[in-house]
Amino acid sequence: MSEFTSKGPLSAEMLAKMDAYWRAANYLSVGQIYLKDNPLLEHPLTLDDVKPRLLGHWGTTPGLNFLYVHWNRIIRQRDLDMIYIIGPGHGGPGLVANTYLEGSYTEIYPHIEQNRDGIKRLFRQFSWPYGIPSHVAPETPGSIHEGGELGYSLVHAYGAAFDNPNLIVACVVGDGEAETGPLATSWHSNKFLNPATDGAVLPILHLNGYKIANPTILARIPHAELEELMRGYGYEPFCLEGDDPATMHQQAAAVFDTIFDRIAAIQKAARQDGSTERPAWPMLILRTPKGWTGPKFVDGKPVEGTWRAHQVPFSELREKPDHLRLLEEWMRSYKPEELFDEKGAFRTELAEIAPKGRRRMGMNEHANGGLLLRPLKVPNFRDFAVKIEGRGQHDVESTRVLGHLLHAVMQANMGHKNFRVFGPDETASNRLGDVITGTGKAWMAQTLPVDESLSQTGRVMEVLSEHMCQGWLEGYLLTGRHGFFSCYEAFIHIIDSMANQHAKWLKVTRQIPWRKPIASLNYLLSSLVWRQDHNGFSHQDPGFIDHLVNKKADVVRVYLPPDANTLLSVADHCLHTKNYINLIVAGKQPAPQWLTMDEAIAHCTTGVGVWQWASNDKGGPEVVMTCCGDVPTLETLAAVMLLHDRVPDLRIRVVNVVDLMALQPQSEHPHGLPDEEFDRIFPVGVPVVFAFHGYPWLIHRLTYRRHNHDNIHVRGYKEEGTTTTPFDMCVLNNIDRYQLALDATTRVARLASQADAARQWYSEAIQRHRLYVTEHGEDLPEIRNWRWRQS
Ligand SMILES: Cc1ncc(C[n+]2csc(CCOP(=O)(O)OP(=O)(O)O)c2C)c(N)n1
Ligand SMILES: [Mg+2]
Repeated sequence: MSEFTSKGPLSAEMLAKMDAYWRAANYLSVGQIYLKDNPLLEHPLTLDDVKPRLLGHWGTTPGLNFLYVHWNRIIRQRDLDMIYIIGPGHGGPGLVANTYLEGSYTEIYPHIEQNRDGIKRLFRQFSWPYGIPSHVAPETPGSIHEGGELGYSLVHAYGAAFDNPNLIVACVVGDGEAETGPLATSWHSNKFLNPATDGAVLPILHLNGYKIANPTILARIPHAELEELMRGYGYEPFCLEGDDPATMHQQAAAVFDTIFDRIAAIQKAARQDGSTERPAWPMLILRTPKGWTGPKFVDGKPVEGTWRAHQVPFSELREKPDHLRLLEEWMRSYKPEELFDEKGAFRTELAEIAPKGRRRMGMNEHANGGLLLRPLKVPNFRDFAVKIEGRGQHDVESTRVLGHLLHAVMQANMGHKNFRVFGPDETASNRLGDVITGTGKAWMAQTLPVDESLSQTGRVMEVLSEHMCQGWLEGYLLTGRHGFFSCYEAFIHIIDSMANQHAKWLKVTRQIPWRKPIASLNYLLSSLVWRQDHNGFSHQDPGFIDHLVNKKADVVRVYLPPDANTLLSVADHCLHTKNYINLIVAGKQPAPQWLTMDEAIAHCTTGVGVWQWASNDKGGPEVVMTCCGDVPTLETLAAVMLLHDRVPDLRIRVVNVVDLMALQPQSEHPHGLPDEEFDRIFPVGVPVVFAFHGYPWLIHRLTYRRHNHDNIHVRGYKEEGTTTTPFDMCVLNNIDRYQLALDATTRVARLASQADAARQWYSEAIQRHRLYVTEHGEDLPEIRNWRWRQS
């Protein structure tokens, strides 16, 4: 063992064991990618032992395995509470291998035994139909981050560390991943992490030099420039570079000793010595060859240390006999006979260097956040109710009322420190400012006298990056806490893709019994399309609803409360739920209030309801005026009043939809109204004039299978907008009261003789409106001052 003489903190014995442990993880990783049989290479490899489809990623894996064995050492040495986050999640085989070697895997999946059969199953299941995915997926013990879509590792890590003072999150950032927008901004999370009250994040930039087919930017700038970049982000960079295993083990042990001393010193300074400085947290730049220890050349071309190592380094085993030999040599180079005993169990003297029990990263409870989830204390939302003195007679900013509730929630959970509110600089703008009172906004950077409410212990998280808000919140939720994200409606699209990934995670975890449910991800979208008349077209886009509706029905919920009391009721419900993505769409502008608290609760419980007080449908409706969203509700009620005046004998039913999913058939969504109930509200053959907050086609999608679908006529946002008056926005998109009233008149067969007159009346009204807004720059007094008249 002459190569194991390098100097460093590791004893010769420990060095040998750690190297063997690493070799075992590498062996198991290669085995997962290539083999379905002969797991211990007990006879010469044949084509029958090899999987027919070779799927997986080798390149990143040996570096991850190297880190894992060193993290294990440091966890044991300091009894650390530590979880891993793997940015290059395609290194799944490595994390499966390591959680198997430490025993977590077998504990969670007993059929993957610690013997020959177990290893064979471990190999076979990987990237195999109905087996396990190739990434660090929800199935992988200890994972809260699948890493399939690159870019979110560091925000997830910080989200996990907030309010977890004893937790350390080791986070590998791929050097390719580091090129993504979300990751590039994530470094700034250190301006929000309080060393006294939060845990620590250790970013490790895995500089293996390559992505799939190209070098990475950060690997091809001068090292000094890279270090300066990290310093500029506020970190203290440490570097580790090389490819000689023994030297690298010693140096890694040394650098981790220093780094964890630094973390301890930072935490001591903040926690015991009262320092309030923003520390320069350590981070590691690890430069190792991509595909380290793998084949150096294949078919005469260099593989180790190049982008060619990214996936399966060679795959023509059936066509090229030397590939089979190459695989066998490669796997034997790890000396499996030294690693596993004759039964295939990992040798005890190696297994013993892993942490024990809950200290194993595969068994850390923070990575199965539902285990740690305490119910959120939500004060009685009825206490915040808006008093209805005459329906629609007074205007209230609905989200401001929600802000009162969120403030109370924040205060009620202050003791447990398990609730945070996130937003891209818009909490106050969305009228939720109340929640900031008493906690403040998290901020570890410089403050000036002009600043308001910035606090090192703030629990409102504001940063102008929707990616960071979303990622922090996900990390926070996945580790067993609660949160709320408010955002401008149009710009929530920035995180469409992150919402996809979270929805996928939730869907899969629902099928994994050992993953306990986590708190739902709650969105409030405000600053809505219909009231962005001052900001204009760029700020007008209600399409996030459509985006979410594509997701699995058992994961998403979409609510459009028409007023403050329904908003309170919906929010209370959402804050209590688990494993969902709840989308609440509610306006912040002063708007009429319709329902008493009791009515609001009843309405939200059914999700779709006839507003009897606004209807005159005795004997059955001739038209059903339906609305979903606050502005459509206002326009619909105004249209109903116009109709009462113009066609007094028309039997109108007013229906409001607060739970969008109720429109779907029950077979599609658990909230779907039963067909009989839907038919009772929307009788077959009766025209439905439907005013919808978002893009109209969505209502058709949702109601496609309903019996009365042919008679549902939807008005919604059709991508017309500009800087104009609020009512003109409605006119531009034909969702205004005049249009809705005209629709009702022309859709009711009995009124056919009045259709021409109605069209004429409509044109005149719109003409008058256009002339007035062009001349005066605001809406007509009868529009601005409109009030519901109870008949
Ligand atoms: C957002 C996103 N874009 C593209 C991909 C496709 N992809 C998978 S791996 C990879 C290269 C990753 O390189 P790096 O982060 O350096 O990881 P490593 O070298 O450790 O494999 C790419 C582009 C992806 N998974 N996610
Ligand atoms: Mg790379």
